[in-house]
Amino acid sequence: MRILLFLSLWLTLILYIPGGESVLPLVINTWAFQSATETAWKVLEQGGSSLDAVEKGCAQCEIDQCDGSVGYGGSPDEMGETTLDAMIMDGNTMNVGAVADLRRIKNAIGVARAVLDYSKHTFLVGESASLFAESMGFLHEDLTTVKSRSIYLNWLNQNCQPNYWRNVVPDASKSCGPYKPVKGFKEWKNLHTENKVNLHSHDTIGMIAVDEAGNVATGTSTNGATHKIPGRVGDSPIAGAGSYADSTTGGAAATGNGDLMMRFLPSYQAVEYMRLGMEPSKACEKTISRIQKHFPAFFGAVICANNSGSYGAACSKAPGFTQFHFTVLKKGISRPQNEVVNCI
Ligand code: SD4
Repeated sequence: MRILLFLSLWLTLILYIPGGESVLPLVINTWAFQSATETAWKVLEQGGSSLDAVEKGCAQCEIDQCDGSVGYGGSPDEMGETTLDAMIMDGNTMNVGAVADLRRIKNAIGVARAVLDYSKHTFLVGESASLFAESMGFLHEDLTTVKSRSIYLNWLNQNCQPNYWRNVVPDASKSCGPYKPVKGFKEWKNLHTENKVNLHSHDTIGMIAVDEAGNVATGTSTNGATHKIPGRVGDSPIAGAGSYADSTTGGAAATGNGDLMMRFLPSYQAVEYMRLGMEPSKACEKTISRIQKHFPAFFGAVICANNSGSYGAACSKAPGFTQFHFTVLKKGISRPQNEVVNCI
């Protein structure tokens, strides 16, 4: 009897950490993408795995075209095409499936899951990823919509502004390509001007699900950056950058300027900070400030959750971006909760 009492006290203690938001299960995702949160939650409620929850949750965003920056019909590249990046990670097995520059297939995270389930690889890209998807039964569809076409045509009409070129002729800040390298170019010095991206050309779903037993899975899905150079892959499909899961510790996911953020593997970094015993919000903050040492006003945010259900988020203050919204659904509340954090 005494042993039973002791065990139940101990379980209560590990499932509830005073001061932290800590009751499992938990779903947390970037931005105010609430229907994705709800979809993931339903999977957990019905006894599904955290991996399934993340897949279905992010897939919901692909269907809803969350903010136009997830799924089909958003972020047309320089040729007007929408291409998708996604990944999913199982924090129990450390298995990852990822796709990037995926064309003509809407359900990018589904394809990432198929890479995880049906291949020994981790990451497939481009046309070959689409062929893989088709062979796995995914539908081949045009990802262009009236909206993405009009974003593209407007961009062409505005001399292809903004774009992601530098040190080229003709001057990319005034004209469309094709471009050639500028003659005599030696070294790129002014790193900080790299931050001049269009903030609202970015938004990604990054999700962490932790089931009742503390199993962690993470995933991301995005159509990347508007007007990207064809072939560009962002941080979202890269394990450790877009998201990272380790059930012995927790999970993290990132959103923002992926061209910069991927260099710092922020999701891996955040999980490692939590492994060292840091609370999730502190781990997120430390991760953001590490990047800020090099890019003081980069646009980006990270969400973090540990395997007992404490969670947090942090963002980097950039022009026009002072607060970051994320969504949480956890045991004890019935609807997804929008939470906000002030950027540092
Ligand atoms: C990318 N990180 O492709 C993604 C975009 C994003 O919030 O997250 N935007 O760079």
